[in-house]
Amino acid sequence: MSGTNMNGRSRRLTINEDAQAMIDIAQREGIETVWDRLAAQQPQCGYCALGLSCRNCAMGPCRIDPFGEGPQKGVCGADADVIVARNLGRTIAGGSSSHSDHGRDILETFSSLTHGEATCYQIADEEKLRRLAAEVGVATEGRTAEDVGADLADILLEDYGTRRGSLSFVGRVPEVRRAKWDSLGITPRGVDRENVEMLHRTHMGVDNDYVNTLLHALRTGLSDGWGGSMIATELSDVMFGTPTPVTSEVNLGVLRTDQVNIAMHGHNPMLSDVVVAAAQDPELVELARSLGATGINVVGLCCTGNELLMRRGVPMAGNHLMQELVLITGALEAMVVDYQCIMPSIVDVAKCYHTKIISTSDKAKFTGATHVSFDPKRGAEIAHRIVRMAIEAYPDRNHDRVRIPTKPVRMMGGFSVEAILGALGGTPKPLVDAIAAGTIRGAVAVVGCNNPKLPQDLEHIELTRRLIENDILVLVTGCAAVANGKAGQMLPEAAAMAGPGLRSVCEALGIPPVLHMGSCVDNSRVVALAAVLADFLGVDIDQLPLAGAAPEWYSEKAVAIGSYVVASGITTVLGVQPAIFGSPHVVDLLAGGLDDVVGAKFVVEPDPAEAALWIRRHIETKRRGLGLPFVEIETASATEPAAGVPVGTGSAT
Ligand code: SF4
Ligand code: MSK
Repeated sequence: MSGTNMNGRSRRLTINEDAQAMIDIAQREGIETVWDRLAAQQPQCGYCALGLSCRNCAMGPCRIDPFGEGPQKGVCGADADVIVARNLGRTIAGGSSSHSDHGRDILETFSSLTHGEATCYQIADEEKLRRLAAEVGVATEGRTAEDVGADLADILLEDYGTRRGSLSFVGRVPEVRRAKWDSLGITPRGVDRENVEMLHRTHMGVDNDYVNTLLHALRTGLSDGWGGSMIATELSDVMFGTPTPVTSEVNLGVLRTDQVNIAMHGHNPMLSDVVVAAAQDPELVELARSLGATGINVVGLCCTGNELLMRRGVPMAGNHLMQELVLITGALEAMVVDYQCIMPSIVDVAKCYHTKIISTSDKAKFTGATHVSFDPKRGAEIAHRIVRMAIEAYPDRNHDRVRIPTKPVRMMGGFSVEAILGALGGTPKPLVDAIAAGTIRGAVAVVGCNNPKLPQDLEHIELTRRLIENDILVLVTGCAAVANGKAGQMLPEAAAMAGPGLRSVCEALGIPPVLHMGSCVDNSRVVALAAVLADFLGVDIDQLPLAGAAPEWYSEKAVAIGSYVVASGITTVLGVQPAIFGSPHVVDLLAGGLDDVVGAKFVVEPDPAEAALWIRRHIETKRRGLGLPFVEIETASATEPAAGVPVGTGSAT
């Protein structure tokens, strides 16, 4: 199906056969994709890539000359350190706000549900609801789930404001770490507060001390990880069910030639969950049949796809860089979007086919799309309307242009913290014992997006493979999870790819060596699990043999995730360079000094082999610190980022 493969261009852009086939078709038919636009943008601005440009006020825009020959200060007097730190702070606020506003939408719907509104939703996990309520001090004895939920919602709504000293879920953080945060002044107080303060501090003439700005940037990230994202995850579990292991399928092969195909793209399960339910309505299935289809096939993309896969086993069409390519199959009746990571270009690609782009969030309209305003209080009715629109597009499909390039690959998801502990018999002890014995050396969260500057999924797959081969358990979320699923690394059979220790544990438990923990907000599950392990051992999180990695990140949200993971005590390796290299001081702090204060730091390493080596060495160092058996790993050649040496910015085109 992949045709001529266009001189191998598509093979340089992605490692996946389905994507290669679609890129070849796009090139043949003159359909513009993200890679074409990246090429057209070259050379990208070097000042911006180094974080050295500022347009925070109308005296600018300003830029600092990285070679020391041109201006070293903006019009206001801000130097490279101040400008780079301010830019990074605003990036983290952008990501933190995105996750947290998603969390607010879930929370407001949950609150409506407890008051008898939003009746298409329900309390799916009452046990978790009562556990969360008790955790934040709500009385649960003898009360209805709705009453308990209403009080829980009120407390969590307050977390967005400033009324208490710290967020509700900060109570989950080991005491020793909380004391560290308190001493640094970075304990997150309110979700909105930290984000607003970040914008305030980075206005011209406010926080002109880069260290002070960056500390608040960490607090802003923490308000996401232990605030907005955690609220989103926990209440999604309450409303839609806490994930348990489930098997599904992944890649463009999940589309059906004989069915109405609907792709759910974006992040918020409130929309996707009711659309999946509507697609099962016999009346709508009958309508699809009357128009010549054999049924309705809902598939996921990106993180809302992860939410659906984790809880409902809905098949996954692909990750971030597949959103245009899925349209080029010609098999999609509708792509239904909410918000985040949705390229405006999908509207243009869809115009080449019969596919309807249906936007649903009043916060996220797309010129040229059909907008159906989603109101959770009328969720079921609106979902029916959306599914009907997709079905009615089916007769317009040109079957001669349908190209579904591959067979799907099976993958397993559903590893919430509860599911992991459940698989271990309700306690972290077996995992801790396996780590202590060295059967499992440690665990690494491989998370984040795709970035067209890198061959799609290559870094995710290579890094993960090398880690599991070395008996390191890998936890995945977001696009990294989808990448690993496509590569067949998320099945119990993939234990055969792991080292002997990890393999034996996976075989005993019937789990894959790469565990799918969910969407990007579900990185909160990763830090929550780390806190459980630290508490069990009576140590701080930074003492554990853990690491994070975001090999192909692109989004502001990924920077926010990295900042809260590091501030929580987990060193994180980035595969794409953040825009900080214009300030050697900022680089020194993030890649070095931070280790002295929060016990973790950032590392930039675009080569997955080197990244794996660095992580192995890091994990063995942590093992040694805990008095566990350790091995010496030879020194990795490239580790901490060197100032002025940008990496990972080149175009893969
Ligand atoms: Fe230039 Fe300062 Fe204004 Fe930024 S805040 S645009 S550096 S004058
Ligand atoms: S969707 S943030 S591209 S993981 Fe969450 Fe994927 Fe990254 Fe978006």
